[in-house]
Amino acid sequence: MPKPLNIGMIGYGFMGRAHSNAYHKVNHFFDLQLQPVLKAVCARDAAKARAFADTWGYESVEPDWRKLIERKDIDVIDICTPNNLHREIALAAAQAGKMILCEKPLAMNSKEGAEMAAAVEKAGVANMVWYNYRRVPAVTLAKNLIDEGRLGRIFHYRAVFLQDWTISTDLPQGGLALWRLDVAAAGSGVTGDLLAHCIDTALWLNGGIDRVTAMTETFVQERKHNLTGKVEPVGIDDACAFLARFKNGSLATFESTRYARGHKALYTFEINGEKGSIQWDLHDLHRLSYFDHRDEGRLRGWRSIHITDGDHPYMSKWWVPGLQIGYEHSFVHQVADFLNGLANNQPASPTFRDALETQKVCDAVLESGRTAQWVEVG
Ligand code: SOE
Repeated sequence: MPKPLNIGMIGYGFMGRAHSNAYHKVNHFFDLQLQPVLKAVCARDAAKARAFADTWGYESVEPDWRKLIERKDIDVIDICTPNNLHREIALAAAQAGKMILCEKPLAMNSKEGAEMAAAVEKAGVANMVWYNYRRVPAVTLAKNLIDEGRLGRIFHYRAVFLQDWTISTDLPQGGLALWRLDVAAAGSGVTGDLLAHCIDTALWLNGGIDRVTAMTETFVQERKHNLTGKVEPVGIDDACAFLARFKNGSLATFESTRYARGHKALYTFEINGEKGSIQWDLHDLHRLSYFDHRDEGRLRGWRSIHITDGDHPYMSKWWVPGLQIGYEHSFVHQVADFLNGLANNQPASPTFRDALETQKVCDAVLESGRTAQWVEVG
């Protein structure tokens, strides 16, 4: 019988649902020594928190996150709040000796992130950041192929994350679903929200980034603020494109925007090496495109690998070969890896320390956007 691991979740938005779903499913599919128990959900709006608790099966509701952290029956604090609360909650949770799972990006900036990483290390508590795309089986397979040296020397990395949901000038900023547009709550716009995913995957697949040069734009400069009722300046980057040089000598381009009409969540990356290339597309997340230059000339070409076989990462835990899985499973995999990590005393990545590297790149990108100069990372 797996031992219970009591979860206290703070926040109940989109990510609260994605994580709760993962906690529910994980032991049905993975053979684990620990089992998440949904002990408490915490949010200021008691009625909404109660409704969330009823839907997802949380045993209790706790309106004050400090009280939740103090509770003896909570083992793990799962931070699903807007970014400006991550630091304070994580520092308090670490001090109370709780394990911490934190939504991405780790923090508002790398100064905060460094404090958080130091705090969990000092407290010796397990920690992880929810950069879920690493656990899409096709992306994990890309990592395995690269680590096996199949691409050889890497020349290029390019990633985009495109959306179109903020084009309307009538869309307000701030408050519940729209805190991502409020710089005081989010810290930045597409850089911290979307490019952070691209950067996390890139650092994982291709190693560290030395320097960047970026351009950012805020297309809609003023929006009504939901919390003040007034029209206020918009402080986030609506779009950002940057060039990067990796430590391994490869060159990169990254682009993200919420103004790419027609695109809802198009995350793609491509990596080109001496011996081969890999492409991945979130809209076709169960496929990995792979080109191997060592193939016989007449037959050489891009393969589209359907990532549904028992040989593929995580897939032996799901259905029979040929039947695919989706977005929500990446969160299930992340919980499974975290629980296995606890059982085997091997921290699951990305830890706060790993995620701090992404935060440093985001800081450098934003600084370069402001100064129009190349900026060294960290
Ligand atoms: C923004 O729309 C968002 O929900 C991000 O916050 C998520 O991290 C990303 O995975 C999808 O888009």
